[in-house]
Order: sequence, then C-alpha cells, then structure tokens
Amino acid sequence: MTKPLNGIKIIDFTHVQAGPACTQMLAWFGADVIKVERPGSGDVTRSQLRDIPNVDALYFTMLNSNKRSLTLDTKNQAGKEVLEKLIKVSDVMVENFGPGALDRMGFTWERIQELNPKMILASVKGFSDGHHYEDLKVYENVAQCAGGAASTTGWWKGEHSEPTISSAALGDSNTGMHLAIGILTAIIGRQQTGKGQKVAVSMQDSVLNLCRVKMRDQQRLDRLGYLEEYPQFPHEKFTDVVPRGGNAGGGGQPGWILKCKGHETDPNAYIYFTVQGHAWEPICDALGKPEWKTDPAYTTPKARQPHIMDIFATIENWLKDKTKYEAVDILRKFDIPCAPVLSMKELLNDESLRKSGSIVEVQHKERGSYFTVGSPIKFSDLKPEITGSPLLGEHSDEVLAELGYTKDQIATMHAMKAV
Ligand code: CAO
Repeated sequence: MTKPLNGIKIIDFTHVQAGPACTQMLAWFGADVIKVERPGSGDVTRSQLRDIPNVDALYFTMLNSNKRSLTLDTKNQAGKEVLEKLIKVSDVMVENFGPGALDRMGFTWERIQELNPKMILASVKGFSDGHHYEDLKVYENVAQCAGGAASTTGWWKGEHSEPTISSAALGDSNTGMHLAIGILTAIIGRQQTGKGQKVAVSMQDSVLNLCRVKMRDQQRLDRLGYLEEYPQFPHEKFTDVVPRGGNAGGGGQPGWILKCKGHETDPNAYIYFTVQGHAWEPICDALGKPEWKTDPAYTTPKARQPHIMDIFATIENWLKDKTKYEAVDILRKFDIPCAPVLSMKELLNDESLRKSGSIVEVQHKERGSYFTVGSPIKFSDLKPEITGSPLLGEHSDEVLAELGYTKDQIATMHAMKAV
C-alpha cells in the first residue's frame, strides 16, 4: 500500500523521547526515517531501563519503530561528509540535542540551507529561541514545571500538596506531536514556495498549549477572585494564583474519582464520574434519587456546588456494591459521561485497543515479540503497519550504498570508526 508520506526522506537526529516520538509517527505514515546514532552506543534509551540484558530496552523499541538506523560519528570528518550528503538528498532533518549542539557540530541553519535550500530543519528545545532560559537542557518533568502543568496539578492541602508531575508525557511526546504538525505544515508550505524552513518547538510552549484552560482560569481569578467549579469553592479562600484542583482537573463540569467495590485491595477500583449539567435528571434516575430532581438544593449547578462533595459521597455509597465495570455499564445507559480508571495491565489486554491497532504486537530481531503503541490517528485509506525498531547501525551499509559509497569506502569508514 502506498502511504501519504512515501518519498519523504527524514534524517532522524533525535534521541530520548520528544524527537523520536515525532519521527516515529511520520515513519508510520510512510516517511523513510533514517535514525542517525553515535557508533558504539546509539540513542541512550537503547540501554536505559533494560528488562533483558544486552537487548535494546523497551524505552527505545517503543519510540523507534518503522525506522532505519545509521551509525555516524558526526564529529569525525568522514562522518560529517556522510551527513552532508544525506542532507543534500533529504527533505527533513529533525533534532533534539541540547542548545547549540548542532551548531557546534558545524551544521548551523545557514550551512544546512547552503547544502539544501529545500531542507526543513525541525528542532525541539526546552525553551524557545530568545527565552531567558534558552541555554537550559530540559527533560520531561522540567518542562511540566516550566509549562504550568505542575503548579496546577495535584492536591492543594494535606501532606502531599506540593506541585505534581503527570505520568503523561506532556513535555516529551506531546512536544514531538507539535513538531510533527510543524513539519507537515512546512512540507505543504514548501510545495507552494519551493523553499524549506526552520521549524522550532519548545517543550515549555507545548506544555503551556495543553494548559490553556489554566491560563483561562488565572484571568477569571484575577477578575473575580474565585473559581466556581474548583473544589475550593465556596468554602475555602482563593489566593491570587490558580490552585491545584485535585481530581476536578481542568473541566468545566464538576467531576471526581470515586471508589467502587474492591478499592480496599485494588488500587484502580475507581471510576471518573462527571456531573454534567444537562445530565442531572438521568443522574438522579440512575442513582435512585428522584427527589433530587425537584429539591432546590440540587436542581442547578450553582445550588449543588456548595455540597458537591456530599453528592459525590452519596454516589460513592451507591458504588460500593458495584465493580467499576458494572457501574459504568449502568451509567452508560443513562448517558452519563464516565469511565473506569484503567491500569496499564488492563489497557495492554484490552481487546478493543488490540482490534483498533492502538496497541500492537511486533517482532524484534533480538527481543522476540513485544507490545507497543500503534497510531492513535485512524484513517479511512491508510492503515499504518507498525514494525520492530532497528538494531544499532542495522542499515548503515544500506544507507551508505544508497548515497553512492562503494564497498571499499564503506569498509574504510568502519575501520576509521566513522560509522
Ligand atoms: N556523533 C557525534 N557526536 C554526537 C552525535 C553523533 N552521532 N550525536 C550527538 N552527539 C553529541 C552532540 O553533538 C553533543 O556534543 P557537544 O555537547 O560536545 O556539542 C553531545 O553529543 C551531547 O548532546 P546533548 O546535549 O543533546 O546530550 P545530553 O545527554 O547532554 O542532553 C538532553 C540530553 C535531552 C537534556 C538535551 O539533548 C536537550 O536538552 N535536548 C533538547 C530538549 C529535549 O528534547 N529534551 C527531551 C528529551 S526527551 O526526554
């Protein structure tokens, strides 16, 4: 099957998670992604958090499927020449090195344009160019703190009321997804102008883009002095900054995580329950509380908010003899927005996710089979086929031959440790 990005050649000069997540997605959609890695060691995630000795870690395999691997020492003259040749024949170069690393290697944006004016250079950095922290190296959790997620996530009182990190990769994979949108936009732009351009995404900006409802709330708080949908309202005092809202999160509808049968022994025996305004009557019906439909203390969101935690406690009481699955099966009949809290084990074994291709089993030359995420984007005319990640340097000779190097020249480069 031809894929929409067939014919797009990408130099994948990325490592860890943010950059690799971006290029992996483009590879799923048909791009020829050549991962350029340092000879001998490669992407640091190959050896991080290994579960099998001397075999590429899942950290690597789950971010680098559908790619080819070329080892290249780009600080060595022969290695630099290979990269130059590759730049001349490629469409996109993606990198997420520390600030200035590409320039220090000799591949400034000016030099790249000289080599190939059609080249799209896509970069991830912790902070945007010109930002007062532009020199900082950044990992996931640092970005979550810098982008507003940590200050607005977690509990606002009690023993664990400090800013909190989400396990979702808001800084890494999320930035990679933003970069993928930027690259595709630049490819379409190039069809109009014939010219490449530089696409830059910062991790701070990408986190902030996902935290926009909290920026909304800051401005509402500045004006009003309170936030009516937060659990602090109306009994507690607001300060001048958006507070952490516990499990209310950022939604406009009051909601909470509620205990179900078995929560004493199962850490995930919970559902998320949303009290959506117009679903109030069905909620009363589902809970067997028809009197709430006419009681003025319950009929409007404003009337419910002062005792919303008591309402959640009543719902928890209703849930105590139901598993999370039983509860959702009842509530779904009443059109109430809710879901079970699912563990990674449950997700890995979820038949629907396997069927839709959101979780796939792939083969790896040394590891055997493993599970990885498939495309979360579904198309009517494209079915991405997910393949195992490449071994370090698996495609070096193949890529060098495509660039016109002879067998002898390739052997010399190996001897010089340039590849
Ligand atoms: N051949 C030769 N040298 C290579 C090479 C290759 N194939 N690949 C990388 N290098 C060199 C770089 O040129 C750089 O050298 P100098 O510092 O001497 O110029 C060196 O390796 C280290 O690169 P780095 O700064 O990117 O690596 P680090 O481990 O110190 O930092 C990270 C890692 C992620 C903090 C940093 O890359 C970063 O801030 N990146 C931008 C933000 C980002 O993407 N972070 C998220 C990563 S996902 O969690």
